[in-house]
Amino acid sequence: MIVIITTTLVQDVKRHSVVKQQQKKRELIPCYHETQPSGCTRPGCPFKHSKPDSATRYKYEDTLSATHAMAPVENGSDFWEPSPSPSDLICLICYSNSIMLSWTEPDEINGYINGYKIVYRERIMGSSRWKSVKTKSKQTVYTVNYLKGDTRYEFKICTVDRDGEDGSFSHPAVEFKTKPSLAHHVKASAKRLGHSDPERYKIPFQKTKGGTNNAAKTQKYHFGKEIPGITGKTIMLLGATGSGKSKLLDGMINYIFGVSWDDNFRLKMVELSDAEKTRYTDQTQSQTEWITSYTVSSLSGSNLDYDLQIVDTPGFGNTRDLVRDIDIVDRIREFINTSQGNMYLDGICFVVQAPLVRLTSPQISCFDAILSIFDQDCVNNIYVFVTFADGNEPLVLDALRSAKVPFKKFYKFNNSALFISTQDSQESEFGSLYWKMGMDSFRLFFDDLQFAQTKRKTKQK
Ligand SMILES: Nc1nc2c(ncn2[C@@H]2O[C@H](COP(=O)(O)OP(=O)(O)OP(=O)(O)O)[C@@H](O)[C@H]2O)c(=O)[nH]1
Ligand SMILES: [Mg+2]
Repeated sequence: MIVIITTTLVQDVKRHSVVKQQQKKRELIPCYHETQPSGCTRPGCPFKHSKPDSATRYKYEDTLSATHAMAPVENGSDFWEPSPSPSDLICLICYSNSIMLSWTEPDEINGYINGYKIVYRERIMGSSRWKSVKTKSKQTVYTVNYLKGDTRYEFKICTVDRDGEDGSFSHPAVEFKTKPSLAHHVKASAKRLGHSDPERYKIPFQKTKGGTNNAAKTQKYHFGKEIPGITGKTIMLLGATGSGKSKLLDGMINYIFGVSWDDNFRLKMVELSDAEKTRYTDQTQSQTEWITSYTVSSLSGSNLDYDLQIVDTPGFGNTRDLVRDIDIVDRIREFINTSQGNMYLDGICFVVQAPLVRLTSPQISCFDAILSIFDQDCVNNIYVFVTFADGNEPLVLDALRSAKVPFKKFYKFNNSALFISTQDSQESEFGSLYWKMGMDSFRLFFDDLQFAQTKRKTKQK
């Protein structure tokens, strides 16, 4: 009986608050913060301002105060009270580039909680800029991604209601430190390339003994311990010349070793041979001439829980040089079917540029020829990596469908972001978005690859 009464009371309080929210006309309610010395610092604040273009409304993130929220304001017609702050903000798991947080929901909820807003900044001398993320549910666990390794961060949290209004922020901020990223260790053993911003480091891959076949132009490299036989997963990147296969591998290795956008360095994986470099000037020819397999063993701190073999292949299709294309397909087939390569492929990854409205006929024939190497049901192992992508649905998906190229899933990348300066504000605005898109895609892809029911059987042709 007591339980029933208590529940009813809570429901009444909540219902009352919701009614209050629905009645709230924010444009009529004076902004509380405009009356404060700091002024209103919220861009697009929906509450009433006496000075709409007030110079006091500078950047919210730079000046975020512990108590920023709509404090009680009364104007005779309505009032708004922020929800109290969540409590017990703790770190559940700390990675090198992300931190999993958990917290307790506020006891009294004013209105309906749609989610939470977490703000965080680097704990450095002077003040760094606050960044914010919003959760999309009422769950009280969230992982903040894209953090730097070996870095102290401070965090605060507040509720976000149905109108998008922030509640009170937790106070004081709590501090957690990310683990040193594997990328920092790898960088320490890598060779710096030139003097660029960001700095570039070539990962010290070692040639695998007996892994080179000069006649077939195939070679094998490994990083970490040499892995005998088949363990982990194997993926092969295939696509037209210039589709972005080699650049994608550079992006992939930055993801695997946990480089973050804010790091002042990037890792490079693909190093062209001298002969390949001289082809740079002729864009109609594939720059990559060799079929190269890179094996990365699963290292502590890596974003991969399994060993990975990645195969970069020469591009086909743009030169209309059919003999050359047939030769490439033959070499790939041989690579797969001989001990030089690996009979089993977990991921057949077609790399295509996003804006392509139709595939060229050499492209279609090469995709067909590659598919003919595998069993019919290999569709579950075919992934599409869309490069040169933006926020829109890539046009090339229709091109693939009309060319009847089967695939299980696609992932978007724009690798123009990979080596650009994070200091140039104009470049870095797009750059950070593209970086995030690419890293999210890698995370999804490697999760899918790990848990997919892989058939792993190829035809012996
Ligand atoms: N803007 C933009 N440029 C890209 C992207 N991916 C690759 N590029 C550029 O496109 C060119 C070709 O990229 P590669 O990675 O060498 O292409 P590939 O598929 O390996 O080409 P081949 O080795 O010739 O078969 C390079 O100049 C890259 O910098 C992308 O997503 N966006
Ligand atoms: Mg290449």
